Amino acid sequence: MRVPALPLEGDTIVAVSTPFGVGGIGIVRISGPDAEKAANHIFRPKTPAERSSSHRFTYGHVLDPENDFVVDEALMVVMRAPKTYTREDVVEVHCHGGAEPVRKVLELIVAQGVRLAEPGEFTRRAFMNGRIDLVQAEAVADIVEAKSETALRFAQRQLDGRLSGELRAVEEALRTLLMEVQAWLDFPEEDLPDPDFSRLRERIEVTARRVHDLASTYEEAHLFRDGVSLVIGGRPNVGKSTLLNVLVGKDRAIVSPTPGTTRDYLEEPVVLAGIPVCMIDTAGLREDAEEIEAQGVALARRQIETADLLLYVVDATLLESEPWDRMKELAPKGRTLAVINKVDLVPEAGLEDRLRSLPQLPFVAVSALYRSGIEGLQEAIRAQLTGDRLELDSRAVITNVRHRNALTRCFEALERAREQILARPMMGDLLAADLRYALRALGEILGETTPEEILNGIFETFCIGK
Ligand SMILES: Nc1nc2c(ncn2[C@@H]2O[C@H](COP(=O)(O)OP(=O)(O)OP(=O)(O)O)[C@@H](O)[C@H]2O)c(=O)[nH]1
Ligand SMILES: [Mg+2]
Repeated sequence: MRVPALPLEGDTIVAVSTPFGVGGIGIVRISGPDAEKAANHIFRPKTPAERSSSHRFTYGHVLDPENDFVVDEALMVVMRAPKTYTREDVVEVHCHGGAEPVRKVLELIVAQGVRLAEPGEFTRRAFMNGRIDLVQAEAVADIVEAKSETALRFAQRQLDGRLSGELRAVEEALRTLLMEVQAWLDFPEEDLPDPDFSRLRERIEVTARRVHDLASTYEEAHLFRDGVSLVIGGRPNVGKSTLLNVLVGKDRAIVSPTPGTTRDYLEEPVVLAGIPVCMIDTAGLREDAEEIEAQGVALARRQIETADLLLYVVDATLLESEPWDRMKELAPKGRTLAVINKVDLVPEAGLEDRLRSLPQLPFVAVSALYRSGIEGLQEAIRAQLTGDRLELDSRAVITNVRHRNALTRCFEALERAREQILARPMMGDLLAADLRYALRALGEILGETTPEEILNGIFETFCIGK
């Protein structure tokens, strides 16, 4: 693996790596050349040893070296470089997880001249020291923040190097192509035979397709990482709040037979078919609402505009009076699913026919009150969101918009390279430049050629101690 050409800081850093507050244990992590020395200053093992062995816990006490007072009972683990998270010497002190013991341990280590770590600095060191690439470093943040099991699985696949491996294979193919083109350009006098251009174009096409296929996994896969907003909208009293309660599995919203019950919108997180969803219930849409309700209607419209998916709820007993034209103006195109609710109130006979006469729109018939048809609705939601486009089961997937954008740039450069081969006269220099540009885009994803400010932006979003 190429080690990114960035200066190594080399000083010793410390941070609390467990969440702030009360917990079973609290972990203070130290990394750098003085990690062991600083920790030994404040820790007294129960059974003193010459030198504690690496990667093994030692039981003992944290002491304030100023006065020898016992701060806490603790475990210490020394992990000597290079087989550590950062590839530097790392020490962890595991004390009791109260705010005060953790703060005190941190303070004692800082008093040894150790610097407080920046957010993400441990992971950044792992990256700078070549233990993981940038894609894997980002996977660490995704694992910590995973909002669903599928999100976790995708992040894990990214951390284990599957995505990096795929990117490197493409990189390798491009590098070979570039070398051949470059040799031909650099030594025209050597009577090298011209490259086989149609073969060259084919290889570029194959690589471009590979890049394109990888980039297109984003569309679906990112939903699992980033989550979606699902807005429940419709006219007053059609059963929107009842439906929200059914879908989130608890009585979250007030339900009543009075139209205009929901005024403000309300949000509730839920995982639907593996996708983290922010479910939003809104005020019923009507023109003649009085002032407060009218504000609610305005808020609802705004939510509907930005929804990833709108569940437009319709009362089955009022199908004929539904203002479909107005609804179509409002609903986001291609992102609307009609939910025909209260089907328990209409005779089954003839319902099919009446539903078939609806305007062209995917729909599902349910009774939110009796919870019938809900599984079908969940399945329809999943199909709408993912479009059943791809089989994402074990392949490398893209969930990060930064990766998607760089892959798109790579693909576009390869398209230009392909066109260049077809151009008459063909400009070899431009062909080489496009291939180089495509390579650089891949290098940016892996962290080999990523500008410093982008790296800063990535690691700043990490939590302290990670
Ligand atoms: N029979 C029947 N009644 C339902 C069904 N779903 C909801 N209701 C009833 O319809 C009434 C209105 O339900 P809500 O969930 O408050 O409707 P809403 O769309 O949120 O109404 P607003 O907030 O006023 O816009 C309540 O009395 C519900 O019990 C259903 O599937 N069948
Ligand atoms: Mg409501």
